[in-house]
Amino acid sequence: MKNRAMLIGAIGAGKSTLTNALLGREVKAVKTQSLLYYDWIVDTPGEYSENPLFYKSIMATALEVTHVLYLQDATQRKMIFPPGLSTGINKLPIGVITKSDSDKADVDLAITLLKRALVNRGPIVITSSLKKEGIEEIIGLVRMNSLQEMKTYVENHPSPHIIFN
Ligand SMILES: Nc1nc2c(ncn2[C@@H]2O[C@H](COP(=O)(O)OP(=O)(O)OP(=O)(O)O)[C@@H](O)[C@H]2O)c(=O)[nH]1
Ligand SMILES: [Mg+2]
Repeated sequence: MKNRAMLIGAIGAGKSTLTNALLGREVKAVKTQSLLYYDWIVDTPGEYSENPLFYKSIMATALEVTHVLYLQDATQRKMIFPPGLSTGINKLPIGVITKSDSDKADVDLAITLLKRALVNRGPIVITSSLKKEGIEEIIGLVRMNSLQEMKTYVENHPSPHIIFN
């Protein structure tokens, strides 16, 4: 399978804006109403992550990808993913902190919250789609084919925007 990533996270977390940044699309994100398939990315509506009735759809869609990006908005103080969510989705996990550029961002809190969903497994990338930070790092990680390869990637590409658990 060609490597593909699915983005999940709360309503307004910045999934579509990040999708555009990853694809180099210079368009403004509008509210996502359904699953959107791009070249190597599947963008999901925030409702899928916030409403447990949609978990089935997330699980089914995950079968079509190699990586799942778990987004946590650095300007939000709450976490919508259940603890250990990534252990129930058998795909390579990448934690993503969004909006790190914002005045209201609390990146350390966002990392702490995200680690609960990821149970300390895999990389976390601190991003700003606005400033295009962490974008190349995500693209590089999605090219890797195992947790070990992602770890080696991080070791070989030192970046202030990645931490590896
Ligand atoms: N400051 C800042 N704002 C951002 C960034 N990324 C996204 N936003 C803002 O966050 C808001 C929501 O962005 P979207 O990309 O539409 O969020 P989403 O997760 O796709 O939302 P849904 O499709 O409703 O689930 C928009 O107003 C964006 O401009 C960022 O890196 N920095
Ligand atoms: Mg969206």
